[in-house]
Amino acid sequence: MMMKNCMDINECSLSDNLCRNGRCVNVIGTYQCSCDSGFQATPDRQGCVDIDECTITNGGCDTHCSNSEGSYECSCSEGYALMPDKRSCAGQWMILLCTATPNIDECEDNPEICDGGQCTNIPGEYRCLCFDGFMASLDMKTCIDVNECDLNPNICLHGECENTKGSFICHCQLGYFVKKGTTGCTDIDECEIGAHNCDMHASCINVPGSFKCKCRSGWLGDGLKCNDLDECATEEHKCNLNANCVNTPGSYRCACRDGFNGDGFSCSDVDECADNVNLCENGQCLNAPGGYRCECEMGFNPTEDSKACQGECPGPEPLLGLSGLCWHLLLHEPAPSACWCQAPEVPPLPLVVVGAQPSESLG
Ligand SMILES: [Ca+2]
Ligand SMILES: [Ca+2]
Ligand SMILES: [Ca+2]
Ligand SMILES: [Ca+2]
Repeated sequence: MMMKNCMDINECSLSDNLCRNGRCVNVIGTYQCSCDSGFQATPDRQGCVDIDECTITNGGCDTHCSNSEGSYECSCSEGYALMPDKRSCAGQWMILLCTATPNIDECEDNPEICDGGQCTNIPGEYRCLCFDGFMASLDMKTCIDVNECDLNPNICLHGECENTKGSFICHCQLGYFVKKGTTGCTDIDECEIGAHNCDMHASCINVPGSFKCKCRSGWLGDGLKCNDLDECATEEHKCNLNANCVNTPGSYRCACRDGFNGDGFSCSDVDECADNVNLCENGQCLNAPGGYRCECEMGFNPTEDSKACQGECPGPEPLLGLSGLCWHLLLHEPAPSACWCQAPEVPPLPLVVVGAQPSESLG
C-alpha cells in the first residue's frame, strides 16, 4: 500500500468545546484531555467525568458523604458537628474537651465584643455576662442596653427620664433632687439645708417640691417678712386688769401697777396700812385697791392725794402760850391762810394771824 503524506490536525485549536472540566492537549493524530481536580478522563481520554469520591472509602467522611459535580461534602448526624478537617464529626461535649481543636479567643481578639458585659471564652465560641443596665441577647453574644424609661415610665417620680447606655438619668423638677442611693427624684428639704428665705422670726415648713414660711407666734406677716404683733394695742394680751402692758419684739410684758404686787398676769393689792403703821399720822389709814387714804382726825385735813394728814393750823401751844380751838381763815394775798384760835378760859377772844404780816390783826 502506498503511504500518503499526511499532516496532523490540531483539534484543540479547532473547537473550544472539547475537554469540558479539563484542558485539551493536542497529540499526533488526535487529542487528549487533562482533567481538572475532581474529574477523571474517560477511557478514550477525550472527555472528563466527575469522580464520585463517596464511592472511595466514603470520601474520608466520618458519617455522611454527598457527591457533587467536581467535588463532594461530608456532613454529620444531628447533634454532631463537622470538625475543621471537614471530615470528622464530634458531639458538643467532645468539642469542649478536644484540646486538639484550634480555639479562637473572641474575647481577646475583640475586647469590645460584649460591650456592656463580661466576655467569657469557651471552645469554639464565647458568651457575654451582661452588667446591670444591660441584658443579654438571645444567643448571649451581645449585651443590649435596657431602656429603663420605657420599662418604668414613673421611674423618676418627679422628673424626666433620659435613657443612657447602661443606665438612665433623671432630670428632676424644681424642688427635687436625686438622693444618693435612690433611683427617682426626692423632695429637697429646704428647711433642713437652709435653702429658704423665710424671715428670721418665721418657721420653715418643708412640703413636697417646695417649702412654706409661717411667722412665729407674736409676729405678723406672710412668713417671708414678719413684723412684731403689738399685743398691747390689739388687746391680745393676758395682763391683769391692774397691770400695764409693755410691748416687746415678738412678745409683751405685764407689770403690776403701783400699789399692786404680782407677775403682771395676776396682781394683788398691797395693804400699805399693814405694811407701814406710820402712815397717816394724826389720822386713820384705810387700805384701798391700789393704794390707801388717810381719814384725818379733827383739826387735820388730808393732803391733796389723801396720803397724809396735815394740821389745819399749827398746834395752839406754840402760839403765844395759848390753847384752845383754831379755825381756818381765808385771807387775801400775800397771806394765804390764817388760823383763828380761841382760848376758852381767857375772854375776850384773841386773834392770831399766822403767815400774814406780824402786826396785822383782825377784829
Ligand atoms: Ca439604659
Ligand atoms: Ca421641699
Ligand atoms: Ca409684741
Ligand atoms: Ca392698798
